[in-house]
Amino acid sequence: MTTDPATDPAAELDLDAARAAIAAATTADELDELRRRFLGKKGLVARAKESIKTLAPDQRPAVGRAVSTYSAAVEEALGARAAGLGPAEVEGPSLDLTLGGHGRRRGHSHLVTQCRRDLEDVFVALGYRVAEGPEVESDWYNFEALNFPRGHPARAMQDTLYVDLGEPEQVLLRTHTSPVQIRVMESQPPPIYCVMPGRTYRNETPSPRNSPVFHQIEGLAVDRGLTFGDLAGTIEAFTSAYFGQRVRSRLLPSFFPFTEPSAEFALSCVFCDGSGCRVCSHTGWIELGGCGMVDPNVFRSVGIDPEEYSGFAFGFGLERMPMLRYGVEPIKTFFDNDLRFLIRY
Ligand code: FA5
Repeated sequence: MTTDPATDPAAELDLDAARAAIAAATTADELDELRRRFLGKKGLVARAKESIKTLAPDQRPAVGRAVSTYSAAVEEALGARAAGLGPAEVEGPSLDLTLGGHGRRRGHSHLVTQCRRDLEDVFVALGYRVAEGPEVESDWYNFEALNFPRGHPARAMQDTLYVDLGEPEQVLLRTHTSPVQIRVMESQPPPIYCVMPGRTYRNETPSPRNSPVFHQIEGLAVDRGLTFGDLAGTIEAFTSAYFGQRVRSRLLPSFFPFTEPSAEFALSCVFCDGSGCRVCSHTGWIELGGCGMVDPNVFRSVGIDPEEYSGFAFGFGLERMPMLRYGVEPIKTFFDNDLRFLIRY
């Protein structure tokens, strides 16, 4: 290193002197003081770097390298001396580690899963059990056994996505959770009290309330002496358990091939209390799903005697429940995986 301070800003940087001073330090405070003197914001290295600017351009690289070499050597000497001091000597001001560090959010279930579990709890409390079925179904379970014969116009109500497997149009993505009714009735004799949640698929153009992939929850009760009144009471029970007592339900005549009579059930609008608003198209009611008494033909397809047993079934869109409870719209919000939505609910 050159030693002419008038022409060389690195001239002040005497490494031997620095090393000697560092080796002589006996406490952490002294080391801190030396670090400031050599490497601090206004220390020797900082000043030397500042004055490099005043040199002729062709001198700068060599002097810059000399300053960097000095700085690294001082840093190394400081580190080595700190390691050589005992723990008591390096002990600095104590840190209060009892204060919270960086907050970490805990994950939680998706809103659809929360709603499914809430409803399962309601039904389990009513004496139901929970069953599941496959999402890839056969034509038999999704349609035939549910009294939708081939060519039946009601098949067109559910735009079906077929899977390219086996005979044409025999394997499909289930369009509703009703095929699980058949699987449950095949697997156990009455009495049956079962709810069946799951994902369903339809070849539909997305809209604010409809999605090609969505969830349904199905209910099925088969026992001696069940009536339409039991169905209406059950719908009233789970809707008021989820939305509160203020919400009323109503049934309107409808058609499904697997229930007779059939009905569509709706809730009094949770936004206007049934007085009519934009959300409910000023009707005071919001449609939730379909229901009815199990058609005798369905009982026959699974070997249950319709003379001995009666039953009711219902099915509705799972997303509809939190959409109404929290005003979430459009339905695709549930599937976008936008963190703002996932964190909020
Ligand atoms: C059915 O799917 C029948 N399986 C329901 C049923 C079960 C009737 C048992 C009788 C006995 P539907 O196609 O109307 O019916 O659909 C029922 C509900 O699913 C609708 O009211 C709606 O809440 C929801 N749903 C239907 N299609 C979509 C979709 N594309 N996106 C979101 N939700 C939908």
